[in-house]
Amino acid sequence: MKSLTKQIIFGLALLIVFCIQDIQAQNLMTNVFGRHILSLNGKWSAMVDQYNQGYKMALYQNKKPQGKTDFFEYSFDGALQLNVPSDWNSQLPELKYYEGTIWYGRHFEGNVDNEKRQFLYFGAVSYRCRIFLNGKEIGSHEGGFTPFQIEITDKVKTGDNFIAVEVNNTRSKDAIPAMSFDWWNYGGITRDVMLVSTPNVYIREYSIQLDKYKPEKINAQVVLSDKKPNSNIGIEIPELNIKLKLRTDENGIASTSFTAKKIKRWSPDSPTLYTAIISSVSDRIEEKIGFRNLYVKGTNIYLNDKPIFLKCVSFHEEIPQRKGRAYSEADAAMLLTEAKALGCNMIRLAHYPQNEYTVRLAEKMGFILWQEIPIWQGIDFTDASTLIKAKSMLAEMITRDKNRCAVGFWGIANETQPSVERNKFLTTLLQTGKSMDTTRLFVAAFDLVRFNRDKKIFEMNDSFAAQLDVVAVNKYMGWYQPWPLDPKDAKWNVTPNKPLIISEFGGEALYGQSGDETVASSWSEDYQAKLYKDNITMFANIPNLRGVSPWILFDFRSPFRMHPANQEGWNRKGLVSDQGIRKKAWYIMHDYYLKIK
Ligand code: GCB
Repeated sequence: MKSLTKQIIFGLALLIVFCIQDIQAQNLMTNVFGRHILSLNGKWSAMVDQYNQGYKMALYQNKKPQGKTDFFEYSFDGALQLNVPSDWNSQLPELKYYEGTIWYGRHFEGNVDNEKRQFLYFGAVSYRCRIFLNGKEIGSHEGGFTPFQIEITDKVKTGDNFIAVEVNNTRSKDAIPAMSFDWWNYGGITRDVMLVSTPNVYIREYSIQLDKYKPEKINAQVVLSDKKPNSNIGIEIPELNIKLKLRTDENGIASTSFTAKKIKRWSPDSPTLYTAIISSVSDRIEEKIGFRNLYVKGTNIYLNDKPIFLKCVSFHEEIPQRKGRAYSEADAAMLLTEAKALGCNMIRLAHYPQNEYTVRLAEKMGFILWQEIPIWQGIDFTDASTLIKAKSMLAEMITRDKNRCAVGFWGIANETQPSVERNKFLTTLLQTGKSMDTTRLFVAAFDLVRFNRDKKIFEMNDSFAAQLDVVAVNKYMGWYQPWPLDPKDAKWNVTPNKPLIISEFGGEALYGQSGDETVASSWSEDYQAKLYKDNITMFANIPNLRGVSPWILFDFRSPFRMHPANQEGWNRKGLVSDQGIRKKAWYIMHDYYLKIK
């Protein structure tokens, strides 16, 4: 009986958490950059709180000593100054490996306006946080790579306001990612912070997208912040002579489908974007939007009705030269320009949703994007609270980027091992994703391809793969697995009825190191270059191969990689070194991509 009561209480608690998280994700506004924004970026005061005393000591109240005997040890006065946005690890040598809590605080000038609603919008805080305004807790968030907003309309004051944010990046078993992962555990307020104002009833979400299969049919949905029925909504795309008037239903939602002749569809070769203007009685927002069809038929992936081969590459959200998280448009330009030079038409944003500058610039530059949530090895699939987190990360990612036609793929997992719990978890995630988005392909990356020595063929056994639109495989032939046969004789029979992407392959090389091309432990550019040649030879034998993605564009920082001479905290699989210099393998990959039309 006791345990039944416990279970019921636990169940109810989960339900409450679920509802809160679900509401939070639903409340996210699309296109925050199209809004009236006051940036709260810049220097914030910060206090390292390794033993988690700040909350108990009410640091967030930012109190000042009043009488002669008063003092506060936990205080922002005279505190460290940290840049926002940015990780903390790269800002001070002592914080390089720091995992724990840091408090951030700053003042801003508020302005109460009855005609407006006001929100604090965080592009991302890594990994979990609590937010306080003028001494009171107003919200919290978990997940280091997706945005969230907190309404402060009735909490902000005219004049001085004080925000405190308690940020914690301690790894935990129930988190996503969990206890270990092959990239740096950057903590901090890593993306833009904004004070956003909107009309009282505002256009919270909209999606305007080409139908998955039809080249002239646009499906549109506009969602108001409030359930206002019979309210006028307008959609205009002037360059296509589109001017529509709609009315909201009882939920404040207006949906329509319409035909737009002569759309120039978006593609990597011609990344056309149109200005779309969405209006309501009290609000108006505009944004550049592109239109494309992307679907799977048989073993092919079709972009705008033509089969496409995905010339992909991955990068982390990191500027290696600065040894820190990427967060600006200039950072995005650096990473994307190097991908363009390699000859890519696609990027896998590894292994988590990256900042909006990257996504928006990639769209303008003509990259198809694979964006994923960090379900990366080691996730506790038996924990119901972890599933809730995964769902809200997926929902936040999709809500933020649902109008980015460049996003072609939502990745739901990387290198997970089959089990009943895993299958249930991923199936639920897939359902959540598909219920939110019909125009992207769903994909996951597996590391389960094995060489069958009897049949002399590469195979994979994972029943979950059948549920995906496209199957992806990470396969490190020549690095983690020695070649069991000559690469030119390597035959594959992996999900033969679906398109297959080799989503990772590669090996490590220290830039400038020459060595024996047959010896992995030479960590040489020569070994890495030969490994690339061999893999490219093998690719020719994979009948359903529709894309490849070398791992990875740049060397990246990782506490997994501590070889004292060759790694020193860096995963050296980059085609480009941490100093931005191309290795020999870069040229091999570049030639391969140049030859594929
Ligand atoms: C993988 C992971 C990736 C690692 C890579 C490696 O399979 O997906 O995150 O960084 O291998 O270098 O081992």
